[in-house]
Formats: sequence, C-alpha cells, structure tokens
Amino acid sequence: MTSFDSIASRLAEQAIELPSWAFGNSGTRFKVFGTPGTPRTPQEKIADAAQVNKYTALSPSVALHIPWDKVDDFSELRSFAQDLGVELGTVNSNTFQDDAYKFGSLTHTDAAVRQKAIDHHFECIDVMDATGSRDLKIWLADGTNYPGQGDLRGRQDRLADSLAKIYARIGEEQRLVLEYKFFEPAFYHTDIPDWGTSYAQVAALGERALVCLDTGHHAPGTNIEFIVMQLLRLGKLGSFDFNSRFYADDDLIVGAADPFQLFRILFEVVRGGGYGADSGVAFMLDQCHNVEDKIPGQIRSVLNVQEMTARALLVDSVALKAAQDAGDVLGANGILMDAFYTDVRADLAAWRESRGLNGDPMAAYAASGYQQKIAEDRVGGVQAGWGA
Ligand code: PSV
Ligand code: MN
Repeated sequence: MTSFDSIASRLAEQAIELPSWAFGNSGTRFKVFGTPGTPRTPQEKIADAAQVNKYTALSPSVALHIPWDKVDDFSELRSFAQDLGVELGTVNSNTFQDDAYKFGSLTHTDAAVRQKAIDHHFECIDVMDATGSRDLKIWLADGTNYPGQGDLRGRQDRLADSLAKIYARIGEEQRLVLEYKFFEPAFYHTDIPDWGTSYAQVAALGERALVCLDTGHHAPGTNIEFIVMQLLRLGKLGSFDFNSRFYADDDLIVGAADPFQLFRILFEVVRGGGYGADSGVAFMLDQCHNVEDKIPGQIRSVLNVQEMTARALLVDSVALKAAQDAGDVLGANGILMDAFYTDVRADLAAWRESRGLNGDPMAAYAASGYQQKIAEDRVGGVQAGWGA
C-alpha cells in the first residue's frame, strides 16, 4: 500500500468550506432548540467558523446564505473575515421562504414571480462581486405535490430560460453551481431531482455552469460514487455539499452515518482528478447541528473528510489497476479495502503537529474556553437560525 509519508504533501491541498448556517440554530419541524452562545449576526457566525480553521487549518472559507447573512456592507464583511484568517466563499441564494414562491420561483408560471427570483440571484451576484466569491449556488425548492398539479415540461423550459438570464450576469471568474435534490419540500416531483437534470440544465448554459452534488440528496442505496465518477468524466462536477443521512435530508455530520460511503466517494474524487486546489471541485459542508455543539460538530466534520481523503489517497492505484485488468476480483477489492481499513488518525495527528497545530483539534478547542466565552458574552439579541 502507498505510505502515509508519500501522501502527506497532498493533504495540505485540502480546503473544506463551511456553511454559515451550520453555526445558527436548526432543528426539525417539531422543535428548534436554542443553545447558549449561538451567533446572532453574520459576523458572529464567521467568528465561529474561523475557530474551526484555527484548530484544523482545513476550512479557509465560509459560505454565505442570502438573505440570512445580509449586511449593509459586504466589503466590510470580507475584511472582517480576512482579519480572522478566512475568506467569504460560495453565495447561496434563497427562493424558498417568500410567499411569492408558493408555486415555484425560477419555474413559476407567472413571469413577474420568475423575474423576482431572477432579480434575487442578480443581488447575490452583486454580493459575490463585493466578497470576492467565486461560486453562486442555486438550490430550488420548486416542485409539485400532486400529479397534474403542474406541467412538468413547461416548468423545465421556464427553468432553462431563467437560469440562462442568471448565467448571463455572472462574471468571467465566477461560476454557477446547480444543486439537485430528489424530494422535499415538494413531494411528487422536484424540478431538479437528479444529477442528470442538473447536468442537462448546466450543459445548456456553458462552461462556467456546473453541478453541485449534495451527498444527502439521493434515495437510499444510490451509488453516489458512480455519479461522482460520471460528473468528473464529463467535466461538470463543480462542488460537493457534504453531510450524511440515515433516512431523509438529515444534514448530519459527514461520515457519521456511513464512513465507507464517504471513502468510496473520495476515492472516485481522487481517481477522477477532482482533488486539489486546481481541480475546480469545491468541497463544502452543508450541515446542521440540531443537538450537538456547532463548532465541535464542524471540527469533527472536516476531520472526517480529511481522514477519508487520506485513506482514499492511500489506495495503491497501480496495484489496483493491475488487479482489475487481470480480472482479479477479490484482489482488486482487497486493495481498496486495505486502504479503507487503515487507521490514519495517529499519522494525521503527527502531521498536524509538524505544522504547528495541536494533534487533537477537538480537545484543543474544548480546552480553549471559547465555547464558555461565547455562552457568557452572547446574551440578548436574536439567535440565528433557519430564516435569519
Ligand atoms: C435544502 O435541502 C438545503 O440543505 C440545500 O441542500 C441547500 O444547499 C441548503 O439547503 C442551503 O440552501
Ligand atoms: Mn445542499
């Protein structure tokens, strides 16, 4: 098997963007629990995200959600983030919380509603210009609940038309990433249910339009690594929203529900050239921490991604190809499993220490007193959560 030393330099290339919303309160339709210390402002969310990077050096940027993270001056917010050692990253649009969008946004039959949704994306692009963000991420809640409720074809055509207007506005250095999700909040159909639909839509737009793959947005049993392979093969994998799920769109800590699946995905990422700064594939988290502390939840998440990335890099690709070509079924499978079963935690701790970090970021954060400090300091105001 490949040695840890030989992959160590590649680990330094890893960057995992954090979602600002992971630091706010979240929950289910039954209850959203508040937690002492939860941020009340975009600045406090960014400060918490910077803590994750401080202890892991894995998360140099924070994704924003508009309007949840709206501020008067985004250039100022950018400087605020930079002073804390992080950049502002992907801008996520939101066309799912306004009454006007009850029957759709970019797909709506009413041109005025479509224009409202398009204008919102123009506003997001203005934010990106001020923050220096590269990616505009679009996830739509559009869809229908009952057969016959909407004209599936007409909605798809209007979507293409709306997306073309948004794409025409993004800058030369900017990209549009289009996320798919097979259900929820609409239950009969969603307008972008799968990678094929997202691919068809972005392929029609142009080179700087790509697919965003959210690992939680697939039916149980879906072979997600196959989709990763295909999108990389087609040059259309723009970004990941990492999280994990047991049942639905649970948004749990990546690698928690099925570490082996995360390994298989990352193996295909490495295999297909999707890993590293030049690959054009952005790693992001899209998670919520309903019952656990949010900052340690995010630290655990980026460490899980790093751990499985290291294991994926350890796969002896030369031996694997030889076994595959020779039809050695169990030999090939064994080579992959050897890497998966390798415990890299001690090596990663030593690797961190060699870079001046604490070998155990979870313990270092817990000992820092930051959690107690924000719990004491952040009194009054309204805690951030879905919708703010
Ligand atoms: C809703 O499912 C969702 O989690 C999508 O995955 C988006 O990426 C995220 O919300 C933010 O809008
Ligand atoms: Mn997502």
